[in-house]
Parts: sequence; C-alpha cells; structure tokens
Amino acid sequence: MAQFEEVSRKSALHTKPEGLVLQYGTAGFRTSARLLDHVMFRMGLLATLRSRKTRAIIGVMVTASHNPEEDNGVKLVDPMGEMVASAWEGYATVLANAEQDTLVAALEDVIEREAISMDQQASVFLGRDTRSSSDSLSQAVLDGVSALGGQSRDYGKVTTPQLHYMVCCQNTQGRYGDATVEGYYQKLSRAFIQLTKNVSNRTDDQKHLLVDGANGIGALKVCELERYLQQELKLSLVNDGSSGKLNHLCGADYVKMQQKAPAGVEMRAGERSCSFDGDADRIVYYYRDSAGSFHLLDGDKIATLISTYLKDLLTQAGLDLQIAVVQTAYANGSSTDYLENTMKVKVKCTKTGVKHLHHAAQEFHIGVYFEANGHGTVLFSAAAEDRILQLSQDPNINDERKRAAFLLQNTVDLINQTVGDAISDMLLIEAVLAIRGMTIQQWDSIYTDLPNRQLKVKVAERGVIVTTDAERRTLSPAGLQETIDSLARKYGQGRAFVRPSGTEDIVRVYAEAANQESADALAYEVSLAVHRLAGGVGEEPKPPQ
Ligand code: 16G
Ligand code: MG
Repeated sequence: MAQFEEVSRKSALHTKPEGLVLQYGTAGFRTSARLLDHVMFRMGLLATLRSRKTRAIIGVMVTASHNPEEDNGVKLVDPMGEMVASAWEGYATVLANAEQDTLVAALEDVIEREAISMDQQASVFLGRDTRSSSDSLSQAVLDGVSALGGQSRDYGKVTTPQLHYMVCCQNTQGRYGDATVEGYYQKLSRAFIQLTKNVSNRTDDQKHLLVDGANGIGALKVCELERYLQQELKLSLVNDGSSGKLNHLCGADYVKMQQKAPAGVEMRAGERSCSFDGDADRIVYYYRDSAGSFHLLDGDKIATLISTYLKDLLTQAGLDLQIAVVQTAYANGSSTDYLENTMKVKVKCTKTGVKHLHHAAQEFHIGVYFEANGHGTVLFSAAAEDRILQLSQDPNINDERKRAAFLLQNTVDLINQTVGDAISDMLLIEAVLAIRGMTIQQWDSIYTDLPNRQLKVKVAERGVIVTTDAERRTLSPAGLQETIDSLARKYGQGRAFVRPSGTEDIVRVYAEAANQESADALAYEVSLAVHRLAGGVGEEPKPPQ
C-alpha cells in the first residue's frame, strides 16, 4: 500500500533507539526529550488512525507538564476533549516500542482490530508547551499525521487545557465555543465579568492576584488573557519565563510538595497567590499569615470552596440536582470529613489520574473533581445544563431564584469541562471569592488540614504492589496491609497508604495524622515496611530528623 511506503520512508527519519521500551502512563509518554522523536512520529500516526475510527478530530499535546525542562512527553485527546480511551493507550505503547522493521505490521494490526476504514478523512489538532524541544517534537507528530494522509491544525504554543478545549469545540461544531485561542479567552472572560459585575465594593486588594506561571506556557497565556478581563482582575505575574527555568523552584508541583512559596514570590500578609504547573492544567493557592507562616490551599480546598458555592446556588435556585465531589486517596482526611459530615455532600474516591476522576464525575448531575495536587474541574450533565438554562429563562421566578440561575449559568460557561484548567479554575475561584465576599484566610478556615507527609521508596519491581479500594489498600505483597493498619493505629487520626507511581519508577507513601511529628513518623515506618516487604533497593529509609 502506497500509504505504508510513506510511513516506512518517513519513519526512517524518526528512528527508534534500539531496545528502548516506553509505556503510555497515567499522563501519556514522559521521559528525556532526546528519546522521544520516534514516539512523536508514531503518535502522529496513531492519532490519525484514532481520528478515522472516531470520525472526529483528535488532539495531540506535546508537553511534560511539571517535569524538568530537559524532559518532554505527549498525550492524546479524544473527541470530547477527554483523555484517550484506555484500549488506545495500549496501542500507543505497542507502536512506540515496535522496532523499525515491525512498525508497519503493528499499524496494520491496529487497523484490523479496530476495523478502520483508511478512506475515511482524518484530522489532528496539535499543541505544545514552551520547552525548547517541543518545536521539533511537534514537527515529528505532524510528519506522522501526513505520512498516513491526515490533515492537521497546529495551534503552536497553547496550554494543555486549551488544546482539549479546541478539540471539543470543533467536534461539537462550535456548540461548546469557538475553536480558537481568542474564542477561549472571550468565553471565559465574558462569564467572569458577568459573575463579578454585580459584586459591590470590591477593593483593589480583592481584584489583585499574584500568579506564579512556573516559567511555562501558562505564564504566556495568562498575559494574553488579562486584557480581556477589563480590570476586573489584575494579575501580577512572576516566573513568567523571561529569565527563569521551567518548573525550577516554582510551579504548582514545587509549592505542593515543598509546602513553601516559589522563588520570586514576595507576598504581603494575607495576599492571595497561586501557582500553575508547566502546562497549566493544575493550580494551587497560598498565602502568608501575619505571623509569616505559609498556608497552602490545594485541590481539596478548591473542591470544597467550589462545591459549597454550587450547593448553595442550587438551594437558592430551587434546583434539585445531585452534586458530588470526586477525590483520590490523597485527599486530606479533614476535607473528606468536612464534605461528608458538615456539608452533607456525596464523596466518591477513585484511583489517581485525571481520567479516573473525570469518569466518576460523569455519573452525577454536577461532579466536582479535584486531586489534592490541584488538578480538577467541574462536570455538568446535559440534563443539569438544560435545567439551569430553562430556569434562567423562566420569567415567573422570584429575584433570588433568578440571581442564582444567572450565576449558575455563567459558572457553567466559566468552567472548562474538558479537563482541569489552571486558568479557568483561577477565574472560577476568584469569582467565587468575590461573590461570597471571602478572603483567602476565610476560605482556608473552612476546615483545617491534617498534617501529612509523602515519601518515595525505590523497589526492584514496583508492580509487586497491587492495590484495591481506589488505592487505599494493598492486596500484595503479603502482610504489607496488615503492617500499615497496625502502624496507622498507633497515631491519632493516623491513615496511610502506598501505591506504585504511574509516572516514576518508585512506590509512593502517604501518611497523615493529628500532628506533623506523627505524620512524619508514620510515613517513615510505612516506607520501611515497603522497603522490607516489597523488595526495596539501596539503603533503608532513614527516620525523620
Ligand atoms: C499524572 C496525572 C495526575 C496524577 C499524577 C500521579 C493526568 C493528566 N495527570 O501527572 O492526575 O496525579 O500523574 O503521578 O492524568 P504518580 O502516579 O507518579 O503519583
Ligand atoms: Mg500538568
């Protein structure tokens, strides 16, 4: 077939290092950028096949998110803007690992299994982050698309959520919005201004936000957005990429893991600040109190703020829609307790990874999902959106219901429902704080986090750890869960779990307890148990200092 001759010819220009084996993990392929050229070419091929199969546009995003500048990665985006279906993650791994001379056979196998008609048109949307390697790696994706006769549209530098948004807009014929960066800013800023315009007495301090752009794509995009906000939100951008290194001593991952302010951020007491990650699909907030202590408001605090706001609006609107919060095992125990017992909201726990939370959130009228690391959004079912729309157009309702329906309607428009989006989440949080007249301290005091600690353990084969119950318990190796149970019981409010990382060759340990000392001790003791029972390599973990 002539098409496959082109694939063979072009593939010779994107050769695979012999013997290299990579896996499409939780967030696609991610490794050192110099190992990825052939992977990008092949993901161009696969996205083209996926487009033929679904008869829709497929997205390809070149980014390694919060990883260091030297790394890169790629993920595929399905037609409605969601993560690619899991069977296709398997094909991605097979294609990436095929040696040069078996690539065409591997492609033919996918075509046959999925009964793909090669006459069908194919179209791929491409985006990339600001890494220096992203330009040439994007070119490799485009080569793959054209080698299989697909069309492509290159959006250049965009955030990951912007690419997801474009894919969804185009595949819904513009019903979700206009598939341009301009259209994205217009939709979000319009909704933000509608939400905040009737809030009286907003001071300059309330309109001001410090943003750490992680020296990445989010920094560029937030600058572009600002002029659409008509001074309703004034952003002071640090780590804007002009001099600092991507994700180095800054960004959402750094702030969350180190529990401290990023480089370059000088906060006045009580000043609201937030950090994006390297591809702007995660956000965390923080501030310093008058005594100088640092306070982090992570994904759990964000989920609580947003779900409380939505629940109250539903009550005011008189809408009987079911709202739920989806979390992972990393959610702070205090947040789960507050949501379930004080707010009386349904809470569901899933495995780590956006696709699991996203999927679970689709089961409810309104599903608010956030990982503690700041990755999340809100999903509204079609029925929920319809009911909100109908109510907002009903002339026979009282002012309170009218106002609530108006706010709900614009909140739907402000949220990027395709995936967690730092820019959209930031605008939503700013709008909610404005509408509720809340300071960041008041938001923070909704509940108090339990002290916690995360550690990593190196083992020979992390697959020996098998988890169940949304990763909250282990089935193997034998005896590990019993050990964790008895260690956790020693400490007030003690809870711990372990899971193999989906992005690094390590086992992750999480522990929380009534005080920091106990959380640290519990995390250490559990790490030691993992090292001893699950084939630890290198030195045993050391007790906390
Ligand atoms: C990826 C996931 C993120 C998850 C993290 C866990 C996506 C887009 N990203 O970054 O949701 O929290 O992996 O990493 O799904 P870990 O498995 O190494 O702990
Ligand atoms: Mg990211």
